[in-house]
Amino acid sequence: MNTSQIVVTLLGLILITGIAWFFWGPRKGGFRAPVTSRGYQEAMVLVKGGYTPDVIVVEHGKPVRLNFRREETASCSEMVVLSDFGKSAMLPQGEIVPVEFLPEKPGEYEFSCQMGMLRGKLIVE
Ligand SMILES: [Cu+2]
Repeated sequence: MNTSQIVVTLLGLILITGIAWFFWGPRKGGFRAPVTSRGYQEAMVLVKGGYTPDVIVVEHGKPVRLNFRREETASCSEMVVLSDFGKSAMLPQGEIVPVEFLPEKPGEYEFSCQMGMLRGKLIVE
């Protein structure tokens, strides 16, 4: 191999590694819900082909309010289910629907549409 072939091969490897990391690498962070004046840890969640943000970080022992706003007509997302907290809500298009609960124990909890196709995660610290 000459120098340019080596360079191209290396660049290719770097690119492949980068793509693999992007799709399968660990996802850090997530949106940390700030405490509002009403004493809730609040986050807006956009529902459109998925949940944005799809990872929400809160502290345990403090009430949480997730304000879901659905901006699509696809029936898939018309309901959100937080099974670990015994909560679910219909999400009419364009309306802000608050869902409140108290996360008592640290851990990771999923929320999803009723068929489990759209998923989000709540990290309770
Ligand atoms: Cu669905």
